[in-house]
Amino acid sequence: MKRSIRLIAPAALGLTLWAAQPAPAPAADPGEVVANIINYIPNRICDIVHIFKIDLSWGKCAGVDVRATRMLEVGVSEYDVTRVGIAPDKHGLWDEMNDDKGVSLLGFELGTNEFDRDPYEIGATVHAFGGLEVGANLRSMLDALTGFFLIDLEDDDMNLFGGGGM
Ligand SMILES: [Ca+2]
Repeated sequence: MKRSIRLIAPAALGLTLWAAQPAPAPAADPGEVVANIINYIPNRICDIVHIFKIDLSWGKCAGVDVRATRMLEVGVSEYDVTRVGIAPDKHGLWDEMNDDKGVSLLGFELGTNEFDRDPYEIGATVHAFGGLEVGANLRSMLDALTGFFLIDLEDDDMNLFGGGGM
C-alpha cells in the first residue's frame, strides 16, 4: 500500500503541475508580423516628425506668445494670417485666426486667451508683419518613444497594406 502511494503521489503532483501551466500564447499571424516589420521604420519617422511644429506666417498680425504646455502660457497677440510649414495636425498652407491676450497658469486663465493650441505643446510664436512659430509636443514625444516598442499611444501609426492603424 505504501509503495503504491509513493508512485501515485509524484504522478498526481506532475499531472497537477502540467494542468496548472498557462495555455500557450496563440501563434502570431505571419501577415501581421510582416506588416509590423515593413511599417516599423515609416511609422517611427512619422511619429518623430509629428513632435515638431514650425511655420512662417504673413498677414494681419502683431504679438508674441510663449508656452510650456497649457499649464503655463503668456501671450499678447492678434492675428489673421496664412501659415506655411508643418504641424502635427496640418502641413502645407493654412489660414489661422487667433486672439490671445493673457496668461494661463496651472489651469487658471486670465485675459482673452483663446488657447486653442494643443495643451501639451511647448513653443513660441512671434508676429510682426510676418511671423514664426515653433513648438514641440510632449504627448507626441511620448508616442514616438513608446513607438519603438510598438506601443501606439496616439493611434496614428499607419498600415501601408491599407486599412487604418496597426
Ligand atoms: Ca504613433
